[in-house]
Amino acid sequence: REPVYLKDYRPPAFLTPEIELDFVLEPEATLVTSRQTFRRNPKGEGRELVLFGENQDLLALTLNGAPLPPERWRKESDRIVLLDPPDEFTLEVRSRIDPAANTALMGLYISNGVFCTQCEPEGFRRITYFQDRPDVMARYRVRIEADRSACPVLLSNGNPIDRGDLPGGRHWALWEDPFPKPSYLFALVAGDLACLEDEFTTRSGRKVQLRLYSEAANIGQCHHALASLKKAMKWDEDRYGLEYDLDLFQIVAVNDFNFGAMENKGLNIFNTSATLARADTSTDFDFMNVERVIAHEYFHNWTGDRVTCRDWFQLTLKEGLTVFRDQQFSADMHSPGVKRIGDVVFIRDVQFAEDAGPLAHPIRPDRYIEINNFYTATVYQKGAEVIRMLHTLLGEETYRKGIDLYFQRHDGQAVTCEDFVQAMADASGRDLGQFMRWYSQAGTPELEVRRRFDPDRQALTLEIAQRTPPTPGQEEKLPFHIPIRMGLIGRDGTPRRLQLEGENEPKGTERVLELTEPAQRFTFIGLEGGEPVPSLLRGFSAPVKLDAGYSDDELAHLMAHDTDDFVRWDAGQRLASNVLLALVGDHAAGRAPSTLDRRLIDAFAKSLDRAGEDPAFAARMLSLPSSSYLGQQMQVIDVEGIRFALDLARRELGRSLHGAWLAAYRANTDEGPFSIDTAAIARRSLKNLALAYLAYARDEEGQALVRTQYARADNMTDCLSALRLITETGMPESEAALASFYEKWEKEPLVVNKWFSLQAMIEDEAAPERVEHLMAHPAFTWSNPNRVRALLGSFAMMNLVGFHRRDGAGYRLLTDKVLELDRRNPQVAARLLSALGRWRRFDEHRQSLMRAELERVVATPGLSRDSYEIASKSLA
Ligand code: B3K
Ligand code: ZN
Repeated sequence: REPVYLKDYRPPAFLTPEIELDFVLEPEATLVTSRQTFRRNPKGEGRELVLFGENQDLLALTLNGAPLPPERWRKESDRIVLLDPPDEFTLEVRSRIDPAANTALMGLYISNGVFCTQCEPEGFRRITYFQDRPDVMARYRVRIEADRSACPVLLSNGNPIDRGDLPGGRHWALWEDPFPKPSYLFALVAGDLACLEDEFTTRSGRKVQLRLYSEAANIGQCHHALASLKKAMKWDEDRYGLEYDLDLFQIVAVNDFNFGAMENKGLNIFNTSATLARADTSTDFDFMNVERVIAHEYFHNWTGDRVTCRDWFQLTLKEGLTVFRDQQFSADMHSPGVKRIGDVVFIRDVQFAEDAGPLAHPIRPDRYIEINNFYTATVYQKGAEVIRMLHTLLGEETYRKGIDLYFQRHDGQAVTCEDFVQAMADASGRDLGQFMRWYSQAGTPELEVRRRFDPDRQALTLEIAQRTPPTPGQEEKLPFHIPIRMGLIGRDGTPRRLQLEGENEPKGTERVLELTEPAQRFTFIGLEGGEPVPSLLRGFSAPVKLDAGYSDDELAHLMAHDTDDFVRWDAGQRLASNVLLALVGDHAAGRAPSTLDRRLIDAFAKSLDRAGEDPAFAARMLSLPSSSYLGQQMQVIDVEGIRFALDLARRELGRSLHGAWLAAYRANTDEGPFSIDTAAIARRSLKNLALAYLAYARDEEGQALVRTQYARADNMTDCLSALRLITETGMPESEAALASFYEKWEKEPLVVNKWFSLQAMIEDEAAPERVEHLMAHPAFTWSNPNRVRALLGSFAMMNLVGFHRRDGAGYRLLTDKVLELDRRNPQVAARLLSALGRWRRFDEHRQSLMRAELERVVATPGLSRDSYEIASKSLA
């Protein structure tokens, strides 16, 4: 359980230019033969060659065709070490693995009868002995042999070369990938799969075969994924000039998968939850999510596969960049403002919380015990924010030059984050030295803005100070390089032209200020017409917390007049937070008001008035801040207080704006056939939000609407929205509705997940018992990560009141189950465990209960590295 350190990186002692793999597939005893060529790496050091291997019986080992004498190698629990091998040689390793017993879902395993693999980050070592590090890139040739009727489809990376039949009902296929790749991108699939086929012609006129595989029963739900793939391929050509590079691109959807999907070269493997979409079974969120994940994995072909990571510390090199690319893609496909707000909500709810807790780490961590624990919101989403800041600092055109230079220099290589930023620096001629601190310092910077307006000089001075709170292992922080995109909104609601002191003339109405010092002053002059309201951090131009000391009037002004969707929305969120936090305070002081601050009601009324302009944006404006975001703004997270405040606000907003909600509901109800286009999604989002407020008002009319929508819905978005309101507001038909829903959908696993998740999220005192009871339901299984996350994950992460019940029943339940799961699937277990990590933010009583559970975890014999790292760091 010793950590691995970034500073200990050494180039590999040997290169492995070629590998041939031979699989004889049997569920319980698969034979794997690998033939690897080795060549001493001129840049490497040391005489030993370490090959990692786990969960396999080593049957034979030959070097240049002869068995290895015992004095030339030694075997340890997770590796073999070759002592002073020759400078060039071929090694053959034969081993036996048991895919059917592989419950960790790393390496080769079986999902619903389909053989499939997951190798990132270190799963390849569960298939054969290999150096298994991303800077060792080899050309792969893969032969797969299997039973013809159980596995008619045999797939691997690259191009199909040959295939044939064998006696005894068996057959084989040979695949070759012309691109050298790290082992984490290896993939194999074998099973009885249906296929959807299409074609894409690249802009240089090459035809690419597209094949999407799934179990036959699901193939009707794969059309949206395939259409999304074509959009992504086109977009990457248009926006980044990047073309696909093989003649075949394959995607396979499997049920049991630890993550969303995986970008294996030419053979992406997907969780069904990120592939299948059909109106009656999937929500609008699911449709958008499939499009996003399909695009994300496709974009990895260049940012990840063609140029990969030197080591796992560099994970954000491919993930941050690829998330940024998928965000740009979704923005281009739909509404940029609404997309951005959604991304910001995620950053604030999840990443800011991570940054403020015991598991805080920089986007490039400098140590880990288990790398699987670092596929986090910080590495992914904050990593994307860092790329976005480069984009903001350099501008689109120069950013593109930087990207081009990056590919020109590093195509086919395994590189570091420095290499990426260096390309940006060289393309722009800018010094990005200080900017690199975003890669090494954790924590969320806090910006404080002081304003001084001098009416005589018609000058506004902004003094902006930055400070980043300490995070584990990093007490002192150096100032960051922070882009602040901004404008000034005049009292008349129009944008002012911007002229900084020392400049001869104004330059436009928007610019990017660069904060590099602990505190800096910016003075804008020539401001006729009185003191403007600064619109700061437009588009959330940096992942920071900003306090500009706005008055309620100024917030209302920004909400009404700013040109930037993010700032308008954020002004509304600030107003709502102020009101809600005051309610929490009242509740704690024993004064429980029964009415809601008029300011919030008025602001909502105005947004509702304008809802027709942009229904999707309106739905964002009219959503209250989450309990996670509210909790982050308190010294001690007040579980009951947050619940009280949100309940009161929802109910009162529902009651006082009843007529307007009803009008919005009606105006956004589409008659006619279901459509999944952006405008239709937008209308549904506003309609269902209106329905929610009508239901929160708990009057007859609202409940009748909910009932009717549930009975008549022809799509899952409407159906699930209504069902959620029925259960959440405790309508009398709750039990019956849940039962009928299950009966209707029991054959659709992804819908059954929604059913579990919905019940796990009902925020009442009975939640722990309900969740425990659901674990005994015949449809519950520990072997499917989606199902575990739907029930236990939703409960631990999204049910504030239930999970944090005062007697600790929620904590106990989670811990009991995580310990059980840890033996089967450590990755999924460790992720669930992080729900206990924020214990220090709760009251003393809850603190001690949560801490006790974490201590119980750490003391458990045989605990995985994954869970050990999360629990021990949480306690530290
Ligand atoms: N690269 C994979 C993640 C693999 C997760 C391993 N624990 C999916 C993605 O980010 O595209
Ligand atoms: Zn990714």
